This record gives sequence, C-alpha cells and structure tokens, in this order.
Amino acid sequence: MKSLVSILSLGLLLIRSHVSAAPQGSPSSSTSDLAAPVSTDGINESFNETAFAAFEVEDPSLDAPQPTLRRMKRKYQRYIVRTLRKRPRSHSCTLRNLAVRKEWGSMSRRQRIAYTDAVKCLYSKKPPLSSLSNVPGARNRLDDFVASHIQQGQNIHFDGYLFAWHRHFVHLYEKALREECGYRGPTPYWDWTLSADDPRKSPVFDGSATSMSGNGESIPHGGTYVTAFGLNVTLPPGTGGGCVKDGPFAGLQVNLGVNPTVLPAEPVDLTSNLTSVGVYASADRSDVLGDNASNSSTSSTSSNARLAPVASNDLPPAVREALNYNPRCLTRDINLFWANQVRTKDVEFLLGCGNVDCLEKRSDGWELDRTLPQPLLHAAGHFAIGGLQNDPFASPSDPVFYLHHAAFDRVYSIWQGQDGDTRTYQVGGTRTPFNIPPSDKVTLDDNIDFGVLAQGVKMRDVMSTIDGPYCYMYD
Ligand SMILES: [Cu+2]
Repeated sequence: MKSLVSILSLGLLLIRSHVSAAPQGSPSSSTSDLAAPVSTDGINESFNETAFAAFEVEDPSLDAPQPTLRRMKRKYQRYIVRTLRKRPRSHSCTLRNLAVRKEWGSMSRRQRIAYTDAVKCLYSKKPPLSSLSNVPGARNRLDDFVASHIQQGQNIHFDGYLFAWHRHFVHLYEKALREECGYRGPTPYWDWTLSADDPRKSPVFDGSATSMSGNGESIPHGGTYVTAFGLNVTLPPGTGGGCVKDGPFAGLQVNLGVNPTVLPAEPVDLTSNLTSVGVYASADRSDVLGDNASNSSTSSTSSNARLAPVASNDLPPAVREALNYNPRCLTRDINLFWANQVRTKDVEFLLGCGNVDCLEKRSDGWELDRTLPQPLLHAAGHFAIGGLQNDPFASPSDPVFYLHHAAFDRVYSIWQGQDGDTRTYQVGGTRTPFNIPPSDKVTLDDNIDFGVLAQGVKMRDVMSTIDGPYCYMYD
C-alpha cells in the first residue's frame, strides 16, 4: 500500500507539473470560432448541404507548425465534410442528414430544456427492459443504461474497448431519448476546457433551469475511497458532496450502485492533501496493484469469455451487489483540482498521439513512459464532477455522464479525423484492463456487448461516426 501511495504521489506530481506549465491563455475549443452550420433556436437539427460550405474554406493557419486544438478540430470537420460530399445521395449518411453534436453552452435555452425534459422522461419511464432476476434494482429505463455499464464495467475500461464501447453507449442513450422520449435537438457534450477553472460557473453546472443541475449540497467530508480495476484510490473531497438540489434533476433518485466509502470530515490542508492522493497507473502493474494483483486476475474475464454477454451469475459479488436496489439521491462533489486537469493543453497533448493505443493510455494515465505528463482526461472528467461520478460502475445514473462521454468521444473523433483514412479503423490495446490477465489484442471483429440495451456490435461497426448506425460530427 505504501508503494501505491508513492506511485500515486508521483503520478500526481507529474500531472501537476504538466498542468502548471500549460499557458493559461491557450486557445480553447470554444465553439464560437466556428459557428455550427445552421444553428438556430429551432429544435430540429438536420442540416442541408449548403450549410456546410463554411467547413470547406481554406484556412492558411491550418499549416502553422504548432498544432492547436482549434486547428485540429477544423481538420477533423473538413475530413468529415469532404468525405460526405463524395457520397451519392442514396448513402445512408450524407451532409443532408449529418447531425452536429453541440457544446451545452452553445445550445439555446429551449434546446437545453427540451434535452433535460427528455432525460426526465427516460428516468420516469417504466418498466425497465432489465429483468428483475438479472438486475434486481432496475426501476426505469435509465437504470437499464446504468445496469449495462455495471455489467460490462470490468471489460470496457483501461483497455482497447474504452473508446468504442462508450461511443456506442452514448449513441444508444441518444437513440432512447429520441425514440422513446421525443427529443429532437442536438446531442450535447460538456467541453471541460471551457470551465477548467471552476465548472460551477459553467452553463452545465450553474444549477439554473437550463443547466444539467448544479453541485451537490456542501457537506463537510473526507475523501472518497474507490476500489476498482485492481486500484485502490482515495479521492480528495470537493466542494459539495451532498444531494443535488437545484436545476432540472433536483430530487432525482438513483437506484443502482453501491454506496461509496466516504471518509469522515477532518481538518484538511487542501494543498498537502492534493499532493498525496490521485490516480496513477503504469504498465508495470505489480507496484500499483500491490496485494490486489491476485484478486484482480480472478475478477477479470478471460479474453474469450468477454466476447459473450455477461450473465449475472458470472459477475463477481461486488459487481452483482451493484445491481441491487439501493435508492438514494444523486450526489455531486465538484472538484476544482480535477477540473484543472482538463485544459486545452492537456487535450492537445493527447491528440499528439500517433496511434489509438497511445491515445487510450494517455487518456487513462498509464502510458509506458512515466516521465511524460499524464492528463488522465477520462478519469479527470468524472472526478471533476465527483459524488456519483467517482463510482466507476454506476456513474451513468447521473445524466451528466453522457455529456462527459460525448466530450471524450469528441476527442477520439478529432484524433481520428487528423488522418481519417488510416486512423478511423485503427484499434489498439488488449481485451483486459491494464492487460491483466494478459489477453489478446483487440480486433475489428471483436464483439462488444450492451446487455438489454441493444444487440451487441462488432468493433468495426462503431469505428466511423459517419457509417453504420452513426451519422454525426462535433461542432
Ligand atoms: Cu465507463
């Protein structure tokens, strides 16, 4: 455990030194620099071809030597638009029906309220598709999504399935909002870089009627203790910790998941606390896993087993427990330290990866070279919100989960679009978290499973955002 703490400290120090080196005024991925094609107050978001003319304009700054997020974003968008322009009208995805996903703050008030109304519809919708024998705690349609994430949780993080599985998960959620709850507006994402100083001030978390609800009530507490994927992590307390009591999701009841271990409040020197805890994982897992290494291998699925849907009986007891009925409020604990880990420079650092394996490892903080900063972008987005978002399994109970994961998918999409012809169908990583136990490499023919939500899909079906079930681009 001692070595774990020292590794955590090392990881955090690396992160901190990286972050402090990031220029404060670096260009953000603000959407204002590129207006969405026909973004209006209207709810229906399908676009016609002429609306995309803006993406075709040559921009001399695109050839500047230092890549920036803004330039990379435009390169990605131009790739999508050019690809679609070449398609016959009969193609299932063209510029005529391309959906543009938008940053929450750039959506109109009407669109935001329509979105949260649809989410409320989903968690009021009964019965769930899950059977009580498989998911005893499921009470509504939102719980089906949470259950799917709990059941698959051990297969889809810290490995080669991370991006693909969560991409399709967000898509299935969007589909349910549209088909079952009549939502017609854009699918939103939360651009963390816009509120890295304090998410409480962002339109996502300001607690108003047009937000995704605000912070949890302020309740003095110690850190939150999390055990998952062979990691034992103590996350420092944030600024809330209690129930979410304002905005559209005030009073939302969460049904699945196990209560986290929250340490008692005690006088905390925030500065020293922050240097002593954090998350860091390395390719050499023995020092990170410590005593849990053997437990981890028994609870991980074998490379073959994971290709089949997970039956509840095959799940480890701790995961099965998370499927039981455990009604409680939605908690958040907005954490300024973690919010600071996702600045524009951090996103650009990830996007500098030459292959998708590197992108995943940098996102999750376990790239081989420990001298590199590890922005931990995926985890930092969760930890910045805190509360239920600190639960690696039941976190999709908080509707803001899907805005974080859309933003994560956006980074993946922008990365793919830098060299679309070679990157779109590139897979990387192996089939088990941290490759423990050692497993085969992920292939395009691997199946990924979603429980009751939908039929499983092959990896190759979810690689391109403009093919198969998808037809979307980020603004
Ligand atoms: Cu996840």
